[in-house]
Amino acid sequence: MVSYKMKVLVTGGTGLVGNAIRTIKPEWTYINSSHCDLSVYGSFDKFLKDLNIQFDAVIHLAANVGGLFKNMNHKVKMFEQNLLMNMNVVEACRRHNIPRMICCLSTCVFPDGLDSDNPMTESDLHKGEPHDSNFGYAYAKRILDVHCRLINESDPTKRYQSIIPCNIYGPHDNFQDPENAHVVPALITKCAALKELDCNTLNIKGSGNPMRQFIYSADLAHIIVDTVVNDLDFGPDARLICAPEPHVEYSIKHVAGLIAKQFDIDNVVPENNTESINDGQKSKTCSNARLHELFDITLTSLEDGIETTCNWYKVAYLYSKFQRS
Ligand code: GFB
Repeated sequence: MVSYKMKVLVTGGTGLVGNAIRTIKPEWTYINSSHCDLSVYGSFDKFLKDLNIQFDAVIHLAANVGGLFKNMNHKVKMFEQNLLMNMNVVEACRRHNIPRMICCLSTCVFPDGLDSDNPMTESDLHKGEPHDSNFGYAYAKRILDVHCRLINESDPTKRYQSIIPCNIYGPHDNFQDPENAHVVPALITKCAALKELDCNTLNIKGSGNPMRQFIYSADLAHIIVDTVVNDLDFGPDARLICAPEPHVEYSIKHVAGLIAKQFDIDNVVPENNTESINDGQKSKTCSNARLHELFDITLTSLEDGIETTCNWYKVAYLYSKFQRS
């Protein structure tokens, strides 16, 4: 246990996971793109120089992220921007001799269709191409894994590790741009608009059949904070999948039903009856065995997490409207 007050910097500090960490560790340093444009080479190196604080750890959450449709429609940009941002941050951390880093990948980075019988583990990361829908984003994130491990190999005083979360959701998600958002914030925003129109049917993209594991942002924040505060070691491959058990996986139609219920909408209708390109990956089922080896944690159920997120959304986005009417 580290006694003195750790100095920790969080990039992407005002996003979904950044905000969740802030509720646990308000004293840490949180930055976003208004502080430093991480896609400009050398910007983060200069930022650290100007700040002149010797951080003990950097939690690198900043990324150009989006849901299936953003990834499918902007593959080159997702590849180039994330590659630039990650190179900037990891290289500057190495130059400034910051001993610890937590980087954030995603289960969409894993190979697609590896072995449907067995959930994927941390060691499967490079065993095949990712799904075509997020080819650009996935390879930029894989290079982040490679960069961390090269630095760990070259300098034993450093431990740069990656968390690999499944689909994350919670308060402070991307509710401003539903077209490019992930499924949960996209459907919450959609339901709120339908409610305004007194419509009782939620149409969802794709067939509704794809299966996904989900993790609530506050749970992921606790895993990250505990890793930094207790200086946890994920092991030689420096990776940790953050997800519920493989069988705790839901169809998109089921998730849409949970969200619709929070807005008293009874019907959920997929746009396609059969599989389509709008489905993205069929599934990306991962094992959380290592998570349970390192943490004694009970993850929030999807039902409870969706309810809390919808209540947060209603207060954050709709309350002002209610007051006016
Ligand atoms: O969350 P999502 O965009 O990401 O989509 P992925 C999940 C599923 O929800 C897909 C369906 O099968 C979509 O067809 N879906 C239905 C919708 N209606 C909607 C909608 O209105 N908006 C969205 N977005 N989906 C992402 C990767 O894949 O997972 C990212 O592309 C990242 O890089 C993220 O890794 C965690 O799970 O398909």
